[in-house]
Amino acid sequence: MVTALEEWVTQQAELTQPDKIYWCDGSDEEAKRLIEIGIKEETINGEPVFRKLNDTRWPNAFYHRTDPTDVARTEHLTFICHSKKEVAGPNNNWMHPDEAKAKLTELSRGCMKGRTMYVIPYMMGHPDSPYAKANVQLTDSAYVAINMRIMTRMGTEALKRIGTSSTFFRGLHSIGDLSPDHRLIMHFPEEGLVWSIGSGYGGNALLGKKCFSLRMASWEGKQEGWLAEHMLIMGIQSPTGETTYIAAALPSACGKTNLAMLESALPGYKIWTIGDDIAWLNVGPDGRLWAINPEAGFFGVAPGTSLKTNPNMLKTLHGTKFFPTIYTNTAIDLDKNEPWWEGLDGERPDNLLDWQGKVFDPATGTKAAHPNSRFTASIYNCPILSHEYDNPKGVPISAILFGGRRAKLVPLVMESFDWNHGVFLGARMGSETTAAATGAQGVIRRDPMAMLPFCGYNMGDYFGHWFDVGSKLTNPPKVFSVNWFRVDENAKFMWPGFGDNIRVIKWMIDRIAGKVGAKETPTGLVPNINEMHLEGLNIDHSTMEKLLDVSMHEWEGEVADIKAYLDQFGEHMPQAMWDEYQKLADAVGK
Ligand code: SAT
Ligand code: MN
Repeated sequence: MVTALEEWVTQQAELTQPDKIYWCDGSDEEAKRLIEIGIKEETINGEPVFRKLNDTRWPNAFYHRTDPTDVARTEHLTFICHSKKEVAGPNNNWMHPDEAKAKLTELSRGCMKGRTMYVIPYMMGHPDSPYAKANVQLTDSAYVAINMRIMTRMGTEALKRIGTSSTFFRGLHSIGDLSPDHRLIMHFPEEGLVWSIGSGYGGNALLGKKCFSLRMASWEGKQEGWLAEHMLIMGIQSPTGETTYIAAALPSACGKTNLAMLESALPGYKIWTIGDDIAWLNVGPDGRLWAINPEAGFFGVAPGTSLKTNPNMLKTLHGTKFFPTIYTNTAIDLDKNEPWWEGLDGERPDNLLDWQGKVFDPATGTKAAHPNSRFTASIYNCPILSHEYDNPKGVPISAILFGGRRAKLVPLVMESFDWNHGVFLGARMGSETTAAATGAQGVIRRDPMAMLPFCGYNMGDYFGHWFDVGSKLTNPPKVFSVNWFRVDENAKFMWPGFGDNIRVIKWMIDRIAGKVGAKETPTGLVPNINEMHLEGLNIDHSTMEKLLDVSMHEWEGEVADIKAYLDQFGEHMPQAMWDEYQKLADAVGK
């Protein structure tokens, strides 16, 4: 009997016309073979797909360079193709599914000629988890296949879960001709399909990640009563041995991966990593919120990763257990044949190839590694991987953190009054641009729950879903906002950050355990300074006061900006959000 999966693969092969079809089993031998194929057979822009790096210090390391026009997600070419435009909402690009299919079909006809189609069955989540999903991606890139093997649980287990069913999620990917004019990343929520052509990079091509586990899954979660979120998951073990689990959403460039792998500055506190990017949150039978990380690897930004900023990531990259680790668009130290990037420990090597394969000349003032260059590494190489990572039930979440980069206004840490107020804190999340980056200092880019590019449906309805999920939780997590980036009169950061962030987390854990009080402000609850553990930190009382200050007269502009942001969702915005907004507006006398 021909299964629904086999039939679908045949149909896609008729359209894309690959020379060969290869079904991936996810084994180690296969991974080695795929790397070999990438070294010896497949090419991209006339170069081999993979270059073997010296693996004395960087075990199992392989290098890949993408097309220079294809180095990041392309949000303007990313669409939600639901038959009703309103479902996509003002936060998404939209195209009618019929029009989108017509365009994609045209671009895809014969696009795999001369290439191999890899059939990749994969699980997001542990195969035994009730919260896991079984998917299939087709791709014509060995690079994508090997990345999917690192980032997901790929192979036979997923195939077993799918069996003869026709309800698996489908992803069709081809690098096409790599021309930006022929590039589209399209989501069809009504048929569980993602169709992507023209890019071989990251979130455009590894369809299990942002496309499926956030955009498609957020929509799926809305129907089924759960949340797919852009959040890290970590456990914090206290000196007395108990572990508290938290999930945190931070926009890019706010240190999400570093927080997930924090090296505690407080003796006796130990961090266990569960995930650094995506959390699926379900209401458990006990009325608590339970989290799994659907992924199985890290697709992390290389520049800035060092022993100072993230020692555990360096150990992960130097780990040996899981084959292989991929470096994409970093520089190469030619003398050692090792990966290199700006911010890595030690001196810059003399002899570098830059991310475009050219001899690097520092006099030009350019970067050797692309700022969005990445490593792909298995989570099983992480030295502080939580023992609960593979628990099919996930972990119970005691706190949700919403972070942002705010020079002023927003205190170092603040607890919400309740769940609904917490949803409001998440919805008004934003980060300030810096003068160096944009020329316009202090412009706030709102990025609710850090989900703006990833919410697969109307964000007004998404907020409504957050309120609904809260109403089902009899024992909801506490919700906090954090801001590591507040500055003083001289524009200097007041909080040391990194390993000392554990001091803020400790306060949260003490709040959860009912061990410490809090000071009520109109925007939320802030710590009493004497109840924070600040020993060993060179910070004076007045700086702490400034870090935790809430001065309502400064909030007028903020309140107006929040209103303008929320207004765009029109009648999709739930009343509960306006109720929360009004409490804040009243506090500033608006
Ligand atoms: O390219 S990815 O979407 O996988 C990573 C990112 O941009 O956050
Ligand atoms: Mn991310």
